Amino acid sequence: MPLITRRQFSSQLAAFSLLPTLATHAAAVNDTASKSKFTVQPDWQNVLAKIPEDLLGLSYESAQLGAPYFFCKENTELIQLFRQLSPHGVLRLGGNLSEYTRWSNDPSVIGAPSLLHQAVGADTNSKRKISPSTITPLAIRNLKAFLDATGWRCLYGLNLVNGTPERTATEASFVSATLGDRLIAFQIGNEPDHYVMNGLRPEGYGFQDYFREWSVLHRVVLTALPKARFAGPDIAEDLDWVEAFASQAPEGVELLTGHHYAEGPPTDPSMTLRRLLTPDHEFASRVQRIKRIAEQSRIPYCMAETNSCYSGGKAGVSDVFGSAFWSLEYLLELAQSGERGVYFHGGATSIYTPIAGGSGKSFEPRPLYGGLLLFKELLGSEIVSLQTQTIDSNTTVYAFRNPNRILVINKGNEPATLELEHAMRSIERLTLNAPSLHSTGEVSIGMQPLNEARRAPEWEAQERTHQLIAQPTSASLFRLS
Ligand code: BDP
Repeated sequence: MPLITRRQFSSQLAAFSLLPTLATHAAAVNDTASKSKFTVQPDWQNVLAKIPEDLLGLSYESAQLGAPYFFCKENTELIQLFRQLSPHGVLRLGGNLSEYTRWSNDPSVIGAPSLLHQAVGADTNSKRKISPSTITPLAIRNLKAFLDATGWRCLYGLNLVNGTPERTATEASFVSATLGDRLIAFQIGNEPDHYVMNGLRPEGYGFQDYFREWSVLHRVVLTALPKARFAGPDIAEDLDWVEAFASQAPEGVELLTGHHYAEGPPTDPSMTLRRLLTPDHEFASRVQRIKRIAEQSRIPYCMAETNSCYSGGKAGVSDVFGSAFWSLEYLLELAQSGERGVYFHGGATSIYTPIAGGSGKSFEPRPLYGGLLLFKELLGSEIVSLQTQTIDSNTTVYAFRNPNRILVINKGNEPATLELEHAMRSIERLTLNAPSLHSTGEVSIGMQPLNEARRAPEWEAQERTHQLIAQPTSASLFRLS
């Protein structure tokens, strides 16, 4: 479908810039002698960015609310996994299926689920006919109890494609009154820059057409809720739309939003783990453009929906341990450029989902969740500059202060040993690792298996006080004092 064609085009461009293969990288990593000579020199005074406390979030299809007992206070396993990931996380509800939701005040509609915690996965962009999901007051009350239990807040997506002003106003009013402070903002519409490609609007529909439709729904929400806050335009890829939205955004638009999928489609054989772990220069320049738009408009940008490979993910890429490394480097790249939030899309058994389960099955963290869990340790800290960040093609280093820490991501098969300029009184290490980049299980953090990691991860004290030793295939966070 056209959506795929366009994204394929941009991914093929990026493929030209592929760096050496992981096999070549592994050869570089074997050279531990040269690596041990490497001295890490953070410039503790040179702060590049502060990582927002609430940077981390998860994104689900709005259709998940059609099963009102998923986000509810009884779903204790899921609550535990959310809480563990962040004390101040963001749950974004939107996605393609948000355009197929329908608000109903009818108390007889309760959307009784047939299975316990019935789960809805990410939309996979197939051309099937989508039946609308009904969102009821019960689902919103349960959502509020879920948010209270997790400590998270919510970015709530309203239906633009099939939304009527009347339904939008009543839905927004109920959501706002029920969620209270747990509601960050409303979004109206999902990926409007792909409406034409997805057959949702006629050929020729452009930003101004969308903005006219957006303004109608924005006005009805504002009439009902004069203090309502908004985020948008939640684009798939066209940054011109973000720029146009930023320049015309009325007061009350507090966040600019967009999406990013590192790869796709999954059927394309060139979409590999190796490619996912290779620096994407085209994306880096998009991030710079986003930064400029946010600075000029003074409206922060948020990656409201993201993951490794669109159409629900790719097996062997999105569901393996390597995806955790991708998430760490990606989060750090976005945090360094001042992005306000990064919300990983998923749900049910989607290949890329950070948390799988529901529909009668227990919830379990996937390897990607491990990357996010390690990143949680960095929330609220400041990224400082380093003389060299890339040690070789397998090893990258980042430094943080408050408290002082160093993160070493070692994708190779040999330990990486780095020297500190000065000996430290003590060095503690928190390790995220797995047997290989391709592992789908056996991920552990702080010496606990990821799927049993229900208590705070353990930091290990290291004996040698001037060396940082990062195990093979691991991300190690060192706390220095
Ligand atoms: C985005 C949609 C989301 C899909 C995702 C995907 O907003 O609903 O699940 O892509 O393709 O375009 O994985």
